[in-house]
Order: sequence, then structure tokens, then C-alpha cells
Amino acid sequence: MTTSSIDATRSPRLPAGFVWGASTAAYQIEGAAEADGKGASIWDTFVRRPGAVRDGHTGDIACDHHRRFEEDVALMRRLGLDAYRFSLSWPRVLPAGAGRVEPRGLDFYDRLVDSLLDAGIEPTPTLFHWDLPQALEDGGGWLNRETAHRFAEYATVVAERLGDRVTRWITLNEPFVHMSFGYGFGVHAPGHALMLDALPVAHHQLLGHGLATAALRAAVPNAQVLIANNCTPVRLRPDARRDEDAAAAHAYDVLHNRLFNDPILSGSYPDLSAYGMTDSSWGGVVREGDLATISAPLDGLGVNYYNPTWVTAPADPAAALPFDLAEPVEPYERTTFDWPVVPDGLTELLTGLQDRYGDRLPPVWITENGCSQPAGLHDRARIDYLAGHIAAIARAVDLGVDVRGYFTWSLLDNFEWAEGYHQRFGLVEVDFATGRRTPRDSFGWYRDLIASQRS
Ligand code: IFM
Repeated sequence: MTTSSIDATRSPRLPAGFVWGASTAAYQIEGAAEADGKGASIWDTFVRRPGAVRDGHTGDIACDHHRRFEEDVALMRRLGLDAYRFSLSWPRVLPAGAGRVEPRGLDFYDRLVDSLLDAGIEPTPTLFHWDLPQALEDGGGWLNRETAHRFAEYATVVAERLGDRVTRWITLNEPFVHMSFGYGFGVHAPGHALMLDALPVAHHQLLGHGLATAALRAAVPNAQVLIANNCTPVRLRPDARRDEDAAAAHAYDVLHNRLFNDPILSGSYPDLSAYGMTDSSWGGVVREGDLATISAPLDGLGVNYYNPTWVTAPADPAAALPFDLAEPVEPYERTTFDWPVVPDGLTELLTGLQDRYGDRLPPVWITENGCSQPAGLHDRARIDYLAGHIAAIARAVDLGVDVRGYFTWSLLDNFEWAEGYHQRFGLVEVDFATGRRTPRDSFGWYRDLIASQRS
């Protein structure tokens, strides 16, 4: 029985074998910030900076998933998920980021993986979803090339423990967002406002991705390796001034999308001259052999999609960035984050990736997609959002894009970074005072969708 007036059974069918999943991330749900010998991460530090997170919220307890994971796996089983995307906390496994392994940290993920497999759900871990060990940040974090090597060592430790049961791996989550919010603007951990001096963070994360890909393949012969990139179609407003605005759109596309997709899929960086980078070695940051490491073949491209981005030429010609972010003129529905709801942007994004990369585009996985909505159990707007975006994927598949799976963001309401607990993305409502979980209407809708797609 459906719990919404939008009948899940009438959603367009995705191909047989399409994987239905949900996503979360360690710092956003686990809590247990100091349990079992866990080291501090940059988020443990950042949340204590006055004014960094709305209302001073922290992830110290979050959804208490570290203690309640079996209850959460039971919810996933009720949903009928094929796969669950979660991330591992690097400092839970290696408290100082390198060197001594904390067995209790690995034991937690071992139990989670076993519990998922018992429920018939394929574990799909992400190795890095922004919670860098503070000890590595103290050595420069992703501004330091060495962090890429530490990341590969960490990948080996995890793969040697879980690789007998885990096949599908994701290296990084949204390196664009981590670079720009964490190092460019300073609104996420580690809180550096370096503007364009943050660019080496892109290369070092990508190098880390490439080195970790090799480490995963060495430890897990049948590994399927992906990266989860945040991607956005870039749009112009109807009143765009032809050349200036088109140049701004191109520049934004380079920074947000191509900087992170081109080196992986094409083995080269896009032209970064709009960002003052005229030297192909980025002043010695990009070394010989790095791009070969970064462009090692992948089994899939993870795409996190939320909305398109509108840009115009900068109002101030002396501005540091070659674009201004703009608002669409169309009256789109909005999420509580005030993000426009634009399902056809996902079709545009997927077909655009296919056009741009052609045969070099591996199968695509939607590794995140979802929306923040007001608290409460009757989340009709979330159902509309999911139905619209799943239909948009089906259209892209009809147009020839090979999309293999969909992980909605998110299973649970959780710690939404600088917004604390003010943005609720869950199919399941979480009462953060008690930890109580209550499935929303969207939970029933997604469960019915998955069941009907299988029948
Ligand atoms: O909550 C985040 C997630 O950690 C990364 N992608 C976007 C989500 C919503 O903002």
C-alpha cells in the first residue's frame, strides 16, 4: 500500500538489476566522538570554533548510530534497500591519521558490514567524507601532498580488513565541496579561507583518490572503485549578456565539474587560466606521473546531484572569482535549504556527462540526491522530489546513459555541517534529544517504489 497520493508503482521502470540505496556519512550520524580510542577529526575541532556551526551544534552524539546501528540496519531492511552507502571515520581507524591502527575502530565497521550482509544489503563504503584526522590537518591537511599517501595507506588498512566482504568502494566524497567550503571559503572544516590558494587541495585529493584506487585494487582483487563527485549543470538566466555570461558559466563549470572529472576521465586538467593558473604544473604542485595515477580506470562515476547552478559575469570586474552565483528567474519549488527543485537538471547533467566524456564515461551511480524539508512525518514535498528525480534518471537512461544505481540522501535526519541539525534530509525523522527514529511518509513511498521496481 502506498502512503502517498503519488503512486510509487507508477514511477518509470529502471533497468533490471538497478541498485536502490541510501547514503549517510560518519560524522553526520555516528556520534561517539571519543569512543573506543577514536582520534579527533577536523570536524571535532571545527564545531568548537565559536560561530562556525549554527547554534553551536556538534556531531558529538548526532544520530547515535555508533550504538544504534543495528536498529538502522533494521530500518534499511524494512525499506528493502539493495545497498547502503556509508562512510568510515578515518580517525576512528587510525587515530593519528597514520601509524597505529585502532582495532576497536575497525571492529565497528566490521560489525556494520556483517549486519548489512545479514540483511541482504550490499555495503558501499566511502573512505573519506570530510572528517580528516586532526593530526594530519596539523601537518597541513590536503594542502600537503603527503596526505594523499596517508590516504592510500588508510585505504589499505580498511581494505585488508573488509575486502573479503566489500566489493564496491568509493574513495572520496565531493572533493569540490571539501576544497571550496573547507579551504577556499572557510565555512566547513578545517576552516581556511584561502580562496584560490586552496586549489592544491583539489590536486592532492585527486592524487589521494588515484593512490587509494591502486591500494584498493591491490588488496581486493574484485574491487569496484568509484569516486563521488558533486556535479551541477551550469545555467544562464534568460537575460544573460552573451559573451561575458557565457565565459562566467564556462569558468564555473571548469571549477565545479571539470576540475574533478577531467583528470579522472580524460587524464588532464582543464584550462585554469581564468583562475590565474597558467602553468600546467600549477607551480610544481602537479608532478610527473600524477595524472596517470589519477586517471587509472574506474568502475563507476558517482554523481551527487542537488540542483543546477545559475551564474552571471562578476558584477565587480576586479573580483577574485570569474563568476557571480545567481538565482534562477523561474519560480521553482524550494527546499528548506532554499535550493531550487529542478529534476530535469539531473537529466541534463547525465546526458551532458555522456556527451563530454563519451566512451571514457564509466557506468554512473547517483551516489546522493535528496532534499531538506521541514520536520514532521508527512513529507509530501520530499516524495515529489524523489519521484521527479528518479523519473529524470529514467529519461537519461532512455537517452542512452548507463546509470546503475541510486542512493538517496539520506536515510536519517543528521548533522548537516555548518547548518547543524537545522536541515532535515531523512526518510526517517530523528528526535535528536532521544535518538528516536520514526519513518516518514517518504520512507513508505521509497519502500513501495523499490518493491514495485523489482516485481
Ligand atoms: O549532507 C551533505 C553531504 O554530506 C554531502 N552532500 C550534500 C549533502 C547535503 O548538503
